[in-house]
Amino acid sequence: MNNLLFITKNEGKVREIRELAAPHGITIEQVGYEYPELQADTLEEVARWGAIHAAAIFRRPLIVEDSGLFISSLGGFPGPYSAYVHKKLGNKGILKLMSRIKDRRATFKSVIAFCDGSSEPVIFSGSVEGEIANKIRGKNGFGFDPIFLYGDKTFGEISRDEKNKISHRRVAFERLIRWLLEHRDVQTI
Ligand code: ITT
Repeated sequence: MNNLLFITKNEGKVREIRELAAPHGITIEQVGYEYPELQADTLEEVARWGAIHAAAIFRRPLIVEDSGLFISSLGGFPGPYSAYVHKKLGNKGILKLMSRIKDRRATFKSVIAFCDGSSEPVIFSGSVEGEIANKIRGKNGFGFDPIFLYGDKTFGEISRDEKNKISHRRVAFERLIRWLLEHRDVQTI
C-alpha cells in the first residue's frame, strides 16, 4: 500500500501532504470530493465521520484531514468552524476581532483520519503553538498562514519546506506514517 487517497478540496493541504509523504515513498492522490462535514465540537469527530463516509464510497485506503486555528483569548474560536470563519471573515476579520486583545496565543491543530473501509478509522493529531500577528504578513502558504506568527515570522513568510518541518500537519502525518509502518504493508524509502 504505497498509494493513499486524500479526500480534500484544499489544494494547500494537498501540496503540504504530498511533500510530507514523498520521502516515505507514498504517493498522494487527491480526490476533490466534498464529504459532508458533521457539525461537531471537535476536529476528531469531523475527521472520523468524514473518513467513514468517504471509505464507504471509494473503498480504498484513504485519509481526510480536518484542521483549524484555536485562539486562546477567544475560547478556542474558530476551532472546528475555521473553514466557515475564514470564508466569511477572512484574515482581516480575525485581526479586527483581535484588535484590542493583548493575549494573542493561538494553536493550529490538524487531525488526520485514516480508513481502509474494513475497520474503524484511526485518528492522528498534531499541533503547533504560535500567536496571532498584528497584521497580515507574507504571501506563502494558504488560509490563516499570513496571520499565524511562529517565532518572529508568520507561516506566510516562511517556505513550504520550513513550514513542513514544524507544522501541526507534519506532526499528525508523521504519527500516521509510524502507525502505517507498524500496522500496514508500507515500505518507506
Ligand atoms: P477540506 O476539503 O479538506 O475540508 P477545508 O479548507 O474546508 O478543506 P477544513 O475544513 O479542515 O479544510 O478547514 C480548515 C480551515 O483552516 C480552512 O479555512 C483552512 O484554510 C485553514 N487551515 C487549515 N490548516 C491550515 C494551515 O496549515 N495554514 C493556514 N490555514 C489553515
